[in-house]
Amino acid sequence: MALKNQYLVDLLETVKKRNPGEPEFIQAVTEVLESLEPVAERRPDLVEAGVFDRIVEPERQIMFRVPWVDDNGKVQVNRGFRVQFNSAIGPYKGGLRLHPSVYLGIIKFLGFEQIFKNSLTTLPMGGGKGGSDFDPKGKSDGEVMRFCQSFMTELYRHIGPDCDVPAGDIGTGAREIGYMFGQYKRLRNEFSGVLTGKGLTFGGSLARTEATGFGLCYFTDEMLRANGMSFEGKTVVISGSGNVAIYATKKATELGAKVVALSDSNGYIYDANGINLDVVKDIKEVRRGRIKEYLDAVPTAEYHEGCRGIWSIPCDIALPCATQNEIDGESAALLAKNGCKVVAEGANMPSTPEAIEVYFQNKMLFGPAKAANAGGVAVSGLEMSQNSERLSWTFEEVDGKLKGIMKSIFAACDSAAKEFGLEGNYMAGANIAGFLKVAEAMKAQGVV
Ligand code: NDP
Ligand code: 2IT
Repeated sequence: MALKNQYLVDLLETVKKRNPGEPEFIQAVTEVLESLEPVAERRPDLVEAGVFDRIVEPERQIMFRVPWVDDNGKVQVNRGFRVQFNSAIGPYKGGLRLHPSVYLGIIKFLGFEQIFKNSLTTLPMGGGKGGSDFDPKGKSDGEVMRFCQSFMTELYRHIGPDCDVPAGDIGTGAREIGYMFGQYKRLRNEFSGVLTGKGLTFGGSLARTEATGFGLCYFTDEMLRANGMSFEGKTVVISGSGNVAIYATKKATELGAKVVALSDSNGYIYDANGINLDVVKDIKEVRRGRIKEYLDAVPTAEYHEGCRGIWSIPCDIALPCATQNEIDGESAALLAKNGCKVVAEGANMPSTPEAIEVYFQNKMLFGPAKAANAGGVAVSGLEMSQNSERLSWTFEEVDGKLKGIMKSIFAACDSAAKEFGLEGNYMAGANIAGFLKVAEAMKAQGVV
């Protein structure tokens, strides 16, 4: 779907010129601007206020050196990032990704998407993202701690509980958040809710660990029900085997589905009897091992090298929960050919534009990342609330609120899509509904 509105065509051209060598960022902006075409036509006041021009430019981008000493006494240097994209509706909020593929363009695409996602949660959070090209894989706890302390030694001056509140993402889990929190507290001499995803003994929220995966299934369940379906008896393929994938597997199974596959960056497992999650949790959460080791405990399962092959497994529902652009046009066509009717995104931007084209051509239900995976940041928002009131809520209370938020996100996507004549296009609905709240706030606050 190419842009026709000349103003948006020119804006996208400017974004491309201004951000060379950042294909993921251009991809994310292109998708959003395409969805917003009917909004630009109907809301000349927002065009006039320069909202579109301003929203595609980060408010602030911070890049810094992260030096640390490895276990052999050798000095290592990584690059740290924090992109504070938009603070119109609340403090910057978004995760920290630690992965060797991280560069500015990845953090910018994630920060840009976070604006709309956070807006959809109904909570007051702006958009931001950060991270580093540090690879936690194969590092000792001591090395990870020294890296996290060095990272925070620069980051601390740019963040704060009312300014910018980072959290986890790929490669950043409870261990890393703990080390970063400790260093922030030491540098500032202040105990505050500056990070979310904290341990339960120092201000973390119950159900934050489960939130993204559970939220993904709550959203998908809503989308299924609105279209006369449910998880009951369905075969589900989930990519990844990290935080999001594990808790998506748990909830999908609880809702009556059978999850038959999971993966990591080396390969995927297929277990026709349904994944035994205790085995996966032991491998990934306790031993930090590889998904291949599943076969040691379940020899009847299959392991295949390479991660793309997972999309050749016949399924009713696909939940990509690993990384960006993991489903291309070819994989999407294979999913469709094998009878898959639903794709909901646990990862950020896991579907290429060609894959999304295939979903629509085949009339598959498509739950876009900004809506479907918003449960993680939503519970981060609830963690911030609990920290502010210095109380902690029960698991049931947080989980109940999460469910309510995911329902309201689906309703917002559904009704925005209908309002703009795009019924059933939840991607357009998510982009439009997420945008409108931020846009009204930006207009009201003047040119800043
Ligand atoms: P984890 O680090 O816990 O797990 C990531 C999983 O994805 C691992 O199985 C990893 O395999 C795999 N993976 C990562 N990068 C690649 C790659 N380049 N190619 C193939 N596989 C890869 O991260 P999360 O589960 O937290 O994050 C997964 C996705 O969900 C990301 O897109 C993240 O942005 C998104 N997300 C996360 C939220 C959260 O609260 N954590 C909230 C919303 C979205 P390996 O171990 O081999 O690297
Ligand atoms: O992509 C995401 O929404 C996250 N990684 C979670 C961000 C957060 O602040 O909890």
